[in-house]
Amino acid sequence: MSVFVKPNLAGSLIRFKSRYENFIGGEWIVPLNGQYFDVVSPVDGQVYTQVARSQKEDIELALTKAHEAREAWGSRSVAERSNCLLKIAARLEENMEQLALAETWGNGKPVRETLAADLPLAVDHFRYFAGVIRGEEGGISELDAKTLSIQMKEPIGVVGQIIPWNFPLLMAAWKIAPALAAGNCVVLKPAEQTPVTVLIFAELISDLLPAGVLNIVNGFGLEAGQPLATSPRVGKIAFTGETSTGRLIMQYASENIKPVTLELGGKSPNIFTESVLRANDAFLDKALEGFAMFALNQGEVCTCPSRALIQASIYDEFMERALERVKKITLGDPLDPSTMMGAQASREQYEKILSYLDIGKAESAACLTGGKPYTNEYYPDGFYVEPTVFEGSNKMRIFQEEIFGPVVSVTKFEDEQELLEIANNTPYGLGAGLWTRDMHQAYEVARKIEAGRVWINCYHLYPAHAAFGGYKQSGIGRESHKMMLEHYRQTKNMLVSYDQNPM
Ligand code: TXE
Repeated sequence: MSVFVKPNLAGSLIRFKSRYENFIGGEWIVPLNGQYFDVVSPVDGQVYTQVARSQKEDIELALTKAHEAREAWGSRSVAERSNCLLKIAARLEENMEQLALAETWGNGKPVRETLAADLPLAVDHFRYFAGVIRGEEGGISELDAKTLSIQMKEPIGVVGQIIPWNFPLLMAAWKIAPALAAGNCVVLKPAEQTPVTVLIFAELISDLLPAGVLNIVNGFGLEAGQPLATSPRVGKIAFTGETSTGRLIMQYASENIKPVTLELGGKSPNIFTESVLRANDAFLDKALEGFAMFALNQGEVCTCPSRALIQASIYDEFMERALERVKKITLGDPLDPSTMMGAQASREQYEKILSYLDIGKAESAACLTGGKPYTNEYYPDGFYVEPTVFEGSNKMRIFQEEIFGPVVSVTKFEDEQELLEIANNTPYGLGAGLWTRDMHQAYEVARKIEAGRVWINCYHLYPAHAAFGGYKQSGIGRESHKMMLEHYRQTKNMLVSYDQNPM
């Protein structure tokens, strides 16, 4: 059985295999219990392939292969590792269109985004870490005339990585690139909803890395994820996903005293101050664009600006324009490059979002636009939701809980004090947006917002060289930026005495 996707940009077709095994030790390995699970495309709601349903023994096999490769990879020169990453980036770039289409089919996001954002950002991540490690230097300090302290960075060895379904390839790149750059071998478990593009990626680059350096093992959270996170043979665990799962990952890792990095949920405020509406100019257009960003990636972004805070003095006029802007968001065939919003990633997520639309209405939030599923004429069985704007108060569940859909909850604030009270009144602290022409206000307010990333007069930019991560219950550690390497290494200190006299 082969499944053919609808026409792609080049007029050619992508072909998925009918089944995907695990990528372990440089080979495609059948799951040891012989089981597979169905993978559904959210675009049309149909099963399009099957993927290995792994258990603890598959994880153990992958860990064995990773440990076997550890010495060879960890001892490669920095230049060699850097060159490998550059080749991976080039290979991704050569296959950008195929991967972008496959990502769209697997996740539901529109191809205009996979081509313009997911793939180029993934490519850049490999290039960035290839470059960063070439520029690094160690440290030596003289403790006294005859004693030197030498600091060296060593790879952790074998690391476990568990990723979610909202940016399957990009999350894989965010995790794999720094881990390999630092000299580690990897066992990665993709999300069960979107496993395929990571496997296509592994196939594309399989000749570029020594066998066992990168292993992809598929399956469900409790069956494959938990054995990975609890294994004493994993030196570190990196996780992106729901906050409640992050708590479990910390518990698992604590059994063996292993370090964790966690990138978890959010309820990010997007704040529009009075000065935004001073004139009908390009800045206002940019701010309106920023408001509409809640629908980017169908709202399935950990930093989704899912709460909009508008200064009361501009509320009516700003919202009138903001709603006009939201109504211009087009849904349609995700494979059509003009479509702006695609399908939610899974039936489960689609139903969760619909339940929150009901919750918002039951809480008496005013639904200003959207508020219902979207019937896609091309794919009536796909998982589509209209971009939705609710108006209400920050106490409501739609303001407090992560919906992870194209839904923004809007409220007003009078002054900076109220702005900060509302913005920080959430257990999360991942992202925030602040729109103002007053740069003193920008600095002072941004310093008081409890979030790891504050976008000022922009939103949803993710350059590889800017640190990204959460305050409060949004996570531990940072992704992107060279500081990420520290999460994948340990420090060896050599204290050397050149003193020939007795101590
Ligand atoms: O996440 P999970 P789910 C949020 C979003 C969404 C909700 C649920 O609100 O509606 O989480 O999504 C693996 N041990 N985010 O259920 O469970 C799992 O197989 C080890 C926010 O998909 O956290 C997958 O690979 N692994 C988020 C990964 O964890 C386990 C992105 C994420 O799944 C496991 C995604 C376990 N016990 C969802 N249980 C963000 N902040 O980016 C699950 N997994």
